[in-house]
Amino acid sequence: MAETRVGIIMGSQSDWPTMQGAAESLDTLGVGYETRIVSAHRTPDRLWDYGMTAAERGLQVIIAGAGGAAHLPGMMASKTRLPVIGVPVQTKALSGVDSLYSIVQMPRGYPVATMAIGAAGAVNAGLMAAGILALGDAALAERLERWRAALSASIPETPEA
Ligand code: RP5
Repeated sequence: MAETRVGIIMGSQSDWPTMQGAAESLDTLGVGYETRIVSAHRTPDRLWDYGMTAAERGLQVIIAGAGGAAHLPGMMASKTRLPVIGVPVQTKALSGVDSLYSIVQMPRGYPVATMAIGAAGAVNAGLMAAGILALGDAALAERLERWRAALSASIPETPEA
């Protein structure tokens, strides 16, 4: 089994159907990960502990998804030097624009690499994490290259009538 290098965290169980996309990307590329529910508002102590120990536990990238007043990615970025990739989960009230704005507008010094709203963002978060890890992992880099080439090859040149 692949060693755990990525932490996929989310504010609620209700975020999992979205965040599953990140897990699927990592599964496809053979990158080990763990999944946790860590809420900035409901479990702040859990957030604190996770951020404090993530690097020493061997994690290398954190993917954080949350919706609404989505403080989780930014708060996590304040607690760890690891790169944090934020996924704005789509909400009912404001379609995820609230999540996006909450995650993307970080103040200077604590960056969060913010993905698109919803499912595409979650899938891309997994790919982005793999791309970061591939910088120091030639075998993963090759798997990622092959995956990208296959995606490209799957796109038809002309639309079906
Ligand atoms: C956020 O509140 C979570 O990230 C989730 O997207 C949203 C709603 O959570 P639930 O009420 O479904 O638990 O903290």
